[in-house]
Amino acid sequence: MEPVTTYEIKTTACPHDCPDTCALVVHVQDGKLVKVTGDAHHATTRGFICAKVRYYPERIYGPDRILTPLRRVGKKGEGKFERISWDEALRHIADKFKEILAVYGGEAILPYSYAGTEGVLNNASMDRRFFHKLGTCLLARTICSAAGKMGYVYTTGATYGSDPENIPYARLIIGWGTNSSSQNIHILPLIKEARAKGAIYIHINPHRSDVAEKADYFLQIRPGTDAALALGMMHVIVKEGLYDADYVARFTYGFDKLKERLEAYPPERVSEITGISVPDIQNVARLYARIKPSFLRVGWGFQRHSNGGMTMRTVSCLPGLVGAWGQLGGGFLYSNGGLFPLNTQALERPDLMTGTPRTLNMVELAKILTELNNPPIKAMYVYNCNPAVVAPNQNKVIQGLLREDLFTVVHEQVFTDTVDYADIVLPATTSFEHLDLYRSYWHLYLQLGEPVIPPVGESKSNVEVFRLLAQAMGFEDPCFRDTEEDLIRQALDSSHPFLKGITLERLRQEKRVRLNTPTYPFIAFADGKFPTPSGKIEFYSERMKQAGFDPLPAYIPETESAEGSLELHRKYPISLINAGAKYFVNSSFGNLKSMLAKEKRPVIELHYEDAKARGISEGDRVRVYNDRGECFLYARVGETVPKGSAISFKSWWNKKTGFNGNLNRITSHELEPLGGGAVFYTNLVEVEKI
Ligand SMILES: Nc1nc2c(c(=O)[nH]1)N[C@H]1C(S)=C(S)[C@@H](COP(=O)(O)OP(=O)(O)OC[C@H]3O[C@@H](n4cnc5c(=O)[nH]c(N)nc54)[C@H](O)[C@@H]3O)O[C@H]1N2
Ligand SMILES: Nc1nc2c(c(=O)[nH]1)N[C@H]1C(S)=C(S)[C@@H](COP(=O)(O)OP(=O)(O)OC[C@H]3O[C@@H](n4cnc5c(=O)[nH]c(N)nc54)[C@H](O)[C@@H]3O)O[C@H]1N2
Ligand SMILES: [Mo]
Repeated sequence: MEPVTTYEIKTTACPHDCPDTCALVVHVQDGKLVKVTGDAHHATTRGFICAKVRYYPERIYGPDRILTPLRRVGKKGEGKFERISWDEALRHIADKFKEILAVYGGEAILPYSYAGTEGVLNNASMDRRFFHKLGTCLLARTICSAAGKMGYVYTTGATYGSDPENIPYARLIIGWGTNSSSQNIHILPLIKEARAKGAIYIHINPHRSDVAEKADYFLQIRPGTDAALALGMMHVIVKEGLYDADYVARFTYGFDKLKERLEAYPPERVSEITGISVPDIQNVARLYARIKPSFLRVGWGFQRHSNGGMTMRTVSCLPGLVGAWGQLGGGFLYSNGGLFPLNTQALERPDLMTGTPRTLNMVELAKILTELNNPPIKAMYVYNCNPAVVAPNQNKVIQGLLREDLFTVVHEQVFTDTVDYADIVLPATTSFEHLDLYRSYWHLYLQLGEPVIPPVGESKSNVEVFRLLAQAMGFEDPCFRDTEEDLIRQALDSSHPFLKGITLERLRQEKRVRLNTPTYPFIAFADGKFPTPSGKIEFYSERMKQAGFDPLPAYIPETESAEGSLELHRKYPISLINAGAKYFVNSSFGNLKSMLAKEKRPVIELHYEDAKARGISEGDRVRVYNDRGECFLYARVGETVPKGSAISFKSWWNKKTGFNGNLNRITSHELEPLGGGAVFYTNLVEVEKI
């Protein structure tokens, strides 16, 4: 055995696209990461982390790690490559880009990225500068949360809500469209603390999960009908005079018009739409109105339906009606991403653009690669993203990625499904190997992640690669020479009081610093002022009217539903929703042997009556299909979903399942109308035993 020469314990932050953004403690032996744990001193991490990140050494040093730049030698999709040097790779990319620029212009080049890392620098800084200067298409990064974000903005004007550290003070908590035992596990101790003091927990979800089982009330709602439930709850609250009349008069706009709208949503009708009983609708409405403070935690689930933006718009009216805002322990939280006033203009430098290039919506990749003209996309540069797995309508996405005339660069840490379609592959560092700054879209702490191990193989960070590419293109603007430290200073350069006194030096010393909020926990909208045009919560929205939408909260049946299209529903009667897999974060970790062993196999949970009607039993292999394609899953049969619905877990790699086990073979690339978001969960399918 080699003698141990060094053993260090360091701290960093988790980079993954997950609300919790944990504070990590890492153990490094002889320059190698050997153990990752959660920091006990962080207010929300509280000393524990998920299984996925505990297994990080397997991700960093595993056989799938990309170690050098590569050039394709086989056919597209085969994943056969030869090793090349960084110089060759950069030169090749620059030459190709120059060629395309000369013939087709910058709009023939598509940057394609999402949130592989949430690190502020490696997520959006030097990359944006580079593409702005190059004059490429802009990308609308809508694949996750855009629908909900827009819906919430129409109601409150804001891109943030309540501080989760309020939760222990709440007396009533609702988890609506959340999958918190897999996706936001650090909310569980906060809820537990509140419940130990007597708080009630209500869970609203089509899926009977372990969290649903433990709730005081579980409303098993039919997918895509949440807006009807919210309207029904508001109907009861208003009819029974339970609303906060003083709060409504002072801080909301359009109550009278809302009242008229609510006439159409008596509990009996809402019960028919949602599948929830009349007494349950009444009880939950009464509890929500009477018990204060109440904390409504909304997840990303219901906004992934075709009516998702309007549903968020509608559900987010509830706290205004009962005056839940502005209290310790109260309010509403979807995402807190907008609470960090970092100087993104300085980081991304939109001023480097000449003119306004076209913006393409990332959800429509299938269409962009196969149908777009004037100019067509001739090059795609993928980083922080695994589109061959995560983008909807995968058969068409793959058809696009297979195009011989498409030059594809993929900068990745591991050999994903997308890498197989690359012409040039670049090896990326992990967050443990580069410097970055982390915010969270849930808690209120900024964290510094300094490299804790050296880069593995020849890998380089996104910031470094775009600096080098700028050089290779001959870009001379000084901003392309900025170091990571320069970028962090620029990000923090803001006059916003939340950032007062937060400097790189302080972050280096303390590693994690809470935003300077006026109170702890932060009470959002304590003064009753909302950043909408009226300055109030808008039950009625002139802006929505101008944009061509219903100005009032509304229930719009899903496009793919019996009410949306009876014909389609006859052909494909099962409504298939998804949730994140417990042991992956989207597709990240989907290659690790240990995580695959825990996750076992890609399943679809069916209602026993639907299964019986199709001769399907527990454990059967099934074909799930519609006009877009098919995927192959294993059946679980029971009562975890309402009849006529099914659930499956997202982002299995096709090559690791050995067959098409990925749900995006059958999802649609249609856009949700309010925010242009993805509609992964509006998906009618048929299921058959094979
Ligand atoms: N383990 C793990 N953690 C993750 C991720 C992961 O893949 N795995 N992904 C990360 C990312 S990118 C995100 S955006 C977040 C997402 O975190 P979540 O908010 O948990 O989002 P989803 O996984 O989309 O699903 C949420 C829940 O919505 C429910 N749902 C689906 N349709 C409806 C509906 O119509 N109405 C209601 N009321 N509920 C519905 C599903 O049953 C599921 O329980 O999690 C992050 N964290
Ligand atoms: N069917 C279905 N599809 C879905 C969803 C769903 O619910 N159902 N959910 C959607 C949601 S919520 C989201 S957010 C998207 C997520 O989609 P993506 O953002 O693509 O997320 P990941 O699948 O985790 O892929 C991120 C990739 O980035 C790489 N990466 C990580 N750090 C770095 C880095 O520093 N540099 C570079 N160059 N690469 C890095 C990782 O190795 C990983 O392969 O998927 C969506 N797709
Ligand atoms: Mo997401």
